Amino acid sequence: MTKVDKNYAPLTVETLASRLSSVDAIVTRLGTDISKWKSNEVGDGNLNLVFIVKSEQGSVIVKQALPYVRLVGDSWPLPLKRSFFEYHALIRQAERDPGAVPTVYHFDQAQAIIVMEFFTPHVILRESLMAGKKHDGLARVLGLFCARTLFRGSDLSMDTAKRKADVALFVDSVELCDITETLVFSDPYFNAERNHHTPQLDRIVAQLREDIDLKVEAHHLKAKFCNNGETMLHGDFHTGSIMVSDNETKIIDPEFALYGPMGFDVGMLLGNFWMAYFAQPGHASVEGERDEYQNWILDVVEGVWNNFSAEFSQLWRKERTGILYEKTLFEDQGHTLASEQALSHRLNAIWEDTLGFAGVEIIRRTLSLAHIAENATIKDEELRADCEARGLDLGRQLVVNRSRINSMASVHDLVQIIAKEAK
Ligand code: SR1
Ligand code: MG
Repeated sequence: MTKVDKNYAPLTVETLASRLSSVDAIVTRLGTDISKWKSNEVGDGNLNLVFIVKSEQGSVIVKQALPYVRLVGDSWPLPLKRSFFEYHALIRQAERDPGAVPTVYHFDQAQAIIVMEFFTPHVILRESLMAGKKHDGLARVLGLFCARTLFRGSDLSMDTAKRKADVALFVDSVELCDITETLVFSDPYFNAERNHHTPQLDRIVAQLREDIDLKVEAHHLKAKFCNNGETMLHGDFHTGSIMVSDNETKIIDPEFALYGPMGFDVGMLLGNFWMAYFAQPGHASVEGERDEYQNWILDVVEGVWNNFSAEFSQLWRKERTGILYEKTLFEDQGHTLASEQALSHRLNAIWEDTLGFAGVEIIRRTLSLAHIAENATIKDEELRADCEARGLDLGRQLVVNRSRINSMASVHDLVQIIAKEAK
């Protein structure tokens, strides 16, 4: 049973101002007259309460964990300590990629409350992907964020004692890890209780569950997720964890942070873009209306990977201060070429993992518990199933063939072939 601090109580729009009126970090931003604070609960995620609190003077976000999974209800308890991990992840991400995540103003561990910067007029990227809206600079920010947080949270960069202490801190996030381990890597591959899918996919789902190669490869990826604590991951890096304005991109919601393999964050992100690509016909008012937008999505994906690998390479050359591939062992011995060779091996390994994790993410968002809004909001079930089936086709091929796909151009050829196939 989850232990909850005896003083813990969920906030409401009615109680928020009086309960937070003595928090200096909020009063400084909203003013002392709490009658002027206006709270709105806007949480549309699967787990938490999220309030926008505004006054004439300013605004903040107040995020509070609930002792259960909001999407399911109190039949699925979930510890409040996820808020602690989110707080620690936000602080580390802010150090590793300044400006990319909201600034934390205040953290209350007993109440599982984080008060942080409110981004306006930003919206959740997933909303834009449904509306067909483009955003400048998106690929660059996402690629740099991945490179900087993944590199700077790893043994390539960190002081080893600090990193080991960090691994020990995040290892306690057992329950959220369990959600990923179960929902992403296991549930989709059998008839698990929380699964659901569009009924028209019955035949394809049955085939996928009989696909031994797929199950084995998906499980190899699970083993990698569980065993390879390479770096601090965001852990839930989908397009619902990204906020965008016309020209600004911000990353939010790292409560699933954990130490895991570098390719997991990048893969989850790309998998969500590819699903958004296949969902476009479900959001077009006339056939072909979203063709150009689909091309933009593929350009973003390519840009994310290119920015990621360029920045990662730069960091490798300039910031390799950790215990792995030490400069004393490579450059200082005149072996700069060997260091470049090692970099290329590491990037190839991340690439292969990225494809695999993208594939399992696509499969789980179609067969397991939490689906993506781009598909879930397509009312016509035949059309939705068609979009989802194309995603599943790609997802399967990425998982099973990931070691044989060696460029983004090959992935995008595949995506375009799948998009045109008669189903
Ligand atoms: C029970 S939580 C389901 C999903 O929502 C979160 O955003 C994570 O993606 C998790 O897997
Ligand atoms: Mg979230």
